[in-house]
Parts: sequence; C-alpha cells; structure tokens
Amino acid sequence: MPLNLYAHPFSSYCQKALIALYENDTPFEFRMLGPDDESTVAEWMALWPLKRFPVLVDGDRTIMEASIIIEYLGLHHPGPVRLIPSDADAALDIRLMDRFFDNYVMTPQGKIVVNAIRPAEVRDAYGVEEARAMLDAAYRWLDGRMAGREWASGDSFSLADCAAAPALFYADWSHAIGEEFAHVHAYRQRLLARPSFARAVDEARPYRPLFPLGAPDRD
Ligand SMILES: N[C@@H](CCC(=O)N[C@@H](CS)C(=O)NCC(=O)O)C(=O)O
Repeated sequence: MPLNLYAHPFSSYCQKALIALYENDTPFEFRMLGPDDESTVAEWMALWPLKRFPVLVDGDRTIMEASIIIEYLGLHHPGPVRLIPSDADAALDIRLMDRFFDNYVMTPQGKIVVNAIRPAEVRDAYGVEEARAMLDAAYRWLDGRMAGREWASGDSFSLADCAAAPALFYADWSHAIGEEFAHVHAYRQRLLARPSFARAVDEARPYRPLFPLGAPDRD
C-alpha cells in the first residue's frame, strides 16, 4: 500500500514534509487538499479533526505534524539521506533548530499572513508587531549561528533544513530579512538551490496568486 500524503503544494508545512520525501525519492501518493477535492478533504478531516496539514497515512497508521512525519519516514522508510542522525547529541541540536524554525520563524510569519486574511475589524495590529519583532530577533540570532556553516546543524542537510527552507522562504516574503543578515540570505539561497526544495518551490508556483500579502516577483 503506498504512502499517502494529504497536503497542498503551497503550504509551508507540507513543503517541509515534501522535502524529506524528495530527498530520498520516497514513493508516495499526493492527496491534494483543494477546493475541487471535496472527498479528499473529507477523508483528511476525519483523519485529523484539528484540520491541519500535512498528514501522512501509511497503511493503518496516521502521522500528523511535519517534524513527526520526517522522523517517521527516517524510521520506517529510510533512504540514503539520513535527516536525523543516530548520534543522540547531534540529533538533539537538529531538533532544537527544527523547533527554532517552526516556533520563531514559521509561527510569526504565519501570524502576519493570517492577519491579512481576517476581516478588517478583527485584525490584530499589536500581534503583527510582536510577530515582526520576533522575526527580526530570529533573523539576528540565525545570522550569528550561520556564520561559517553550510547547513543549520552539523555538516549535512537535515530535518532542521527541511524546516528552515519553507520558513525562510515565506518569512522573507512576509517580513523581509534585513540586508545586514548576509549569512541568512546566503543560507536561504543555498536552500533554494537544494533540488528537493527547488522542486517543492516549482510545484507551488501556480498558487502564488493565493499569497494574501501579494507574492513578490521573485523566489
Ligand atoms: N504544527 C503543524 C502545523 C501545520 C499547519 O499549521 N499547517 C497549515 C498549512 S501550512 C494548516 O493546516 N493550515 C490550515 C488552517 O490553518 O486552517 C505541523 O508542523 O505540521
């Protein structure tokens, strides 16, 4: 039975999981969550009533949360690219960076985007200011961290980079990474050049008009 991924190509968390699948050429079926796919949407809502995607189904197992999907793939469908090393200490730092990108980059950037699609009377200007401040702090810290590094943790591409790629991609659209953060810009470019993420970005291009803040005319 093939792996089934309930996802949308333009979703940042789905791209995070897709990068892991593409890194290892893992076969799977893409279950599109879109307005024209009502029965797939109904299946997904039954699987995960919290209504968040991606969701991976492997036989009788349902796996939620992009990080856990990547951990699961490493355990049950491993390929040549190990995104989480067996060395526990090295894995700890990778998980820290994964949390960093989810909590301090993806989350505040999502707040800015969600605020833009709310009705004007319930917009949260204060929350958006907080999100922008968090992103600036995250960019500053990451810039120091990335000095002299190729990837977010250790010497090779990992779970942390799967999280970083869509997080920095969309964060730069929502709240531009300052020019002074040269190491973050260089890292974002390296992520864009990684074939697994380049593929995810290409597959999502047709959906750019959906970006609530207006997608810039660049990657
Ligand atoms: N913590 C979840 C977050 C997943 C998430 O928020 N996904 C977004 C799409 S990028 C979503 O489901 N949005 C639907 C909604 O907010 O209603 C993960 O890591 O997978």
